[in-house]
Amino acid sequence: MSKVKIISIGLILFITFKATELLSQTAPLKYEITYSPHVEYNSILSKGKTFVWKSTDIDNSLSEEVSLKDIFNFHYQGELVKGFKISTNGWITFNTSLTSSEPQNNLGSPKINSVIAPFWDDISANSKVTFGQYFDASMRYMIEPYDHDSKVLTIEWGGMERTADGSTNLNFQLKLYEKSNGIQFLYGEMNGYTGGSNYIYSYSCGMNGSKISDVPKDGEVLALRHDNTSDFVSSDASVANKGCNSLYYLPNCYSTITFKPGEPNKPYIYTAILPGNDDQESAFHVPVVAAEPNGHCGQVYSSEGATPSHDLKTCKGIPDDDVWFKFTSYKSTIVTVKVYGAGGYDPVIEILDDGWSTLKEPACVNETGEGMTETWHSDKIVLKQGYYIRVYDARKGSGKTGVFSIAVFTTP
Ligand SMILES: [Ca+2]
Ligand SMILES: [Ca+2]
Ligand SMILES: [Ca+2]
Ligand SMILES: [Ca+2]
Repeated sequence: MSKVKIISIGLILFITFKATELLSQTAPLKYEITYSPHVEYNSILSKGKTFVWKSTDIDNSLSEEVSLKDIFNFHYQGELVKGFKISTNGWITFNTSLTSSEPQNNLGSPKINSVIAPFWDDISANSKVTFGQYFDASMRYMIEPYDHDSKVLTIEWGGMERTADGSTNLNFQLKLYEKSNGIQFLYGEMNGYTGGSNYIYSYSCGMNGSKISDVPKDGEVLALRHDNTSDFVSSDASVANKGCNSLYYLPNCYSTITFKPGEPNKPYIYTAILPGNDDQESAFHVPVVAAEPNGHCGQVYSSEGATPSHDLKTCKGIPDDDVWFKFTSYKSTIVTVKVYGAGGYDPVIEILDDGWSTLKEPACVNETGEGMTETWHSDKIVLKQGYYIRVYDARKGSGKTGVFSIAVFTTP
């Protein structure tokens, strides 16, 4: 064989190899990402299609594949998606050869890949419905027309529970849009704690590609770094329950994150949001409702970053992170104030009158510990008079999370 021939064959092989390599390279994950605190949430749990499950484990199961061939035209990483599977742990995958529902959230894991995860943590299907209905009452999907020539696929996790805590109620959706190949996370009621157990979430939110390096590169992983923002990064997301895989402040109820294919996300400049009710003067108004609410939507707060209020040391504990609320009762003199600690938060309640003096009757409550509920009750409330509620974590600082929710209600 002549030298020229050998070089030509070598060249052809090289070009073929390069072309194959290029073809097998998937596009990086590149989206313009937007967070919005307000979205309408319409459940599809009653009308959506059910999944097929071989397992009966409502805590950790992966469904059988839903084929999208010829019915839904969606591209992920530049490739047409053929089908997907749903996990009870808050994610889907386009890698339909996967068999694990992986409760250990890790967006940088090369094994659990081609994942889109609105809320990946160890959660479970609804255990409170009729026997045997657990999966169908919790996870459904639906393809609907979106505009005149494209469709939207909605996948819902509804009435989901934190594993082993049936008092929790988590509702969220993933939407995939044909034509634009856009992705959207939507959150409905996200009642992740009820002040009855000391559990700290460590969830992940985001997506990953078909190939993930040991140290994820840009475009292989998009992991939310700061809860309830559009701050998605590829770094610090490859160890379970660490960094971006350990978010604890849950997605806000009725919020949404949208991913529009195109330019990579602009670097997010994070500035810590300090509580707006750090001072008495800026106390947040809490409505007085007729009964104890079932959930805490709109009433979840944090005292993280709050500072001590001048010279007020009337109750026990360390009020170095106190935040302020205010209520006025117009109809009933009987009022209950409850503060529900999220995991890692040990609330203290102090009630003051509108002259900012601590009440004469017992005004301080700190009967329970981390993750629990404190309750203050009075049947001598003066109608139409403002009362202040001071809340802080009993220990130095704001505990492990700073997170709690509050309710004020009358007793008939
Ligand atoms: Ca689980
Ligand atoms: Ca303060
Ligand atoms: Ca306490
Ligand atoms: Ca404190």
